[in-house]
Amino acid sequence: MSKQTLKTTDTKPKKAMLVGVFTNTSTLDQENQINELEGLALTLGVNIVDKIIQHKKRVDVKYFIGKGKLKSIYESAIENKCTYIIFNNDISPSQIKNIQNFFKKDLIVIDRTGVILDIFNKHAQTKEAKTQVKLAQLEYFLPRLTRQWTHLERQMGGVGTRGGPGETQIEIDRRLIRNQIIKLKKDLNKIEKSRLNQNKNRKNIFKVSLVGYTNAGKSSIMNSIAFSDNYVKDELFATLDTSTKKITIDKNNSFLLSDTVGFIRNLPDNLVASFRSTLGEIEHSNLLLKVVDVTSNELEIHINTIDSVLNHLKIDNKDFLIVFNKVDKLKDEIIIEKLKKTYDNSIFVSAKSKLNIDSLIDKVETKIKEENIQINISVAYDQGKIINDIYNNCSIIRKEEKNESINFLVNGNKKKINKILSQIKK
Ligand SMILES: Nc1nc2c(ncn2[C@@H]2O[C@H](COP(=O)(O)OP(=O)(O)OP(=O)(O)O)[C@@H](O)[C@H]2O)c(=O)[nH]1
Ligand SMILES: [Mg+2]
Repeated sequence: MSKQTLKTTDTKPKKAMLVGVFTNTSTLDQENQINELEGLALTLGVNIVDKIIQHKKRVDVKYFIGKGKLKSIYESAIENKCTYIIFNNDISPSQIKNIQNFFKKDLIVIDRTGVILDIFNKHAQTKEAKTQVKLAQLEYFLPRLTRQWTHLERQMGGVGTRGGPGETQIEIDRRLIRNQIIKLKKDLNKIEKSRLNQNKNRKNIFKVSLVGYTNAGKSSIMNSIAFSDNYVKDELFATLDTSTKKITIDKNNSFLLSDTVGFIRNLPDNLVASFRSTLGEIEHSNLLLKVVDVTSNELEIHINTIDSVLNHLKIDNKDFLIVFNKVDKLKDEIIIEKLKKTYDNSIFVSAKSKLNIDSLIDKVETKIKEENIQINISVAYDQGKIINDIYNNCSIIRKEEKNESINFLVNGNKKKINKILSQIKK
């Protein structure tokens, strides 16, 4: 069976050759992209033995790279005892099939999206994340099925494997995948509904989400703010499930902090779609903390990636702070001065050395106070709707029941409270 996936069950590290085809990017950019792909492969326990970079004005229609080049890559990979050829580019389904046929069963060809899907598959923990990844994987595989990829029915649980007259194995496989996709989408809908119900109970509290490029240190920041133990690892996409913690600043101020799945440039479309519901936490946030690794030489690209993913998800109008993390690793202070000038809405922290984490919490508190007010409201007993609105929209700090009215001391969103007050005056 030859399935375009990096198997992770083997304990022995596998070897691979990387191939990057570039049309017009700068050398530094190419190097960064290839290094990032190497990091992705390493996360799956695959060692890169050689990196091949090609410059081409136009890619080959049939094999993506020229047939001669493909042959030399094949020979070198066999000599180096490689299992995989990993392409930095996203290759069309027909090209990947042609290359796979060229390699026969000697090598497995996989592209960047395939690698990312494998990492997601490895790191998914909850039922929701597992369902999302499975769905994205099947949508990815469907157009890429090759004749070598048989016995799929065993993986699919043997449902409806007997085809109609004349139905070939590949047609059966396709039908099975389509059915499975429909089922997974239904499952996800159900999971999403229960998540929405959960959110309803949380609507009165200020919500903050950590977003950012993978490996920027989101989970580490979450841990240092919440004293929790989220999974932190020097791996790409260590976190796939949104986890939320309640942070109490003082008696009257608290907020919910959510850790989210990391972003990457050119995040495969079907993954963005699959993770839309997980990233839904961001949609309900009052403030986004855009976490950026200050030591990265691609810092601007990372910020742009965050913005483009948010834009893609249509949630680019949120209040935000840029949190430059890992300042403990920074040797040159001038970088901070420069960044301060470019990004005035920013703060410099180190999750590792707990540097400036208190100031970060202070900044969040200021934001909460900008949006929230604390106020006395007195409502007559017969104003049932208003009393209901107060319970539904504010945190009640104190309640005094008088003869004619109830006096509340409440804390809550300025706009919502003003709306309630305007109803009382009528
Ligand atoms: N030196 C230094 N390393 C840090 C800091 N914060 C995080 N790291 C390291 O950076 C790596 C990634 O940290 P994570 O917190 O897992 O990053 P993440 O953004 O949650 O990553 P994903 O979940 O994969 O998207 C780990 O090896 C951390 O130990 C920091 O302030 N300084
Ligand atoms: Mg994480």
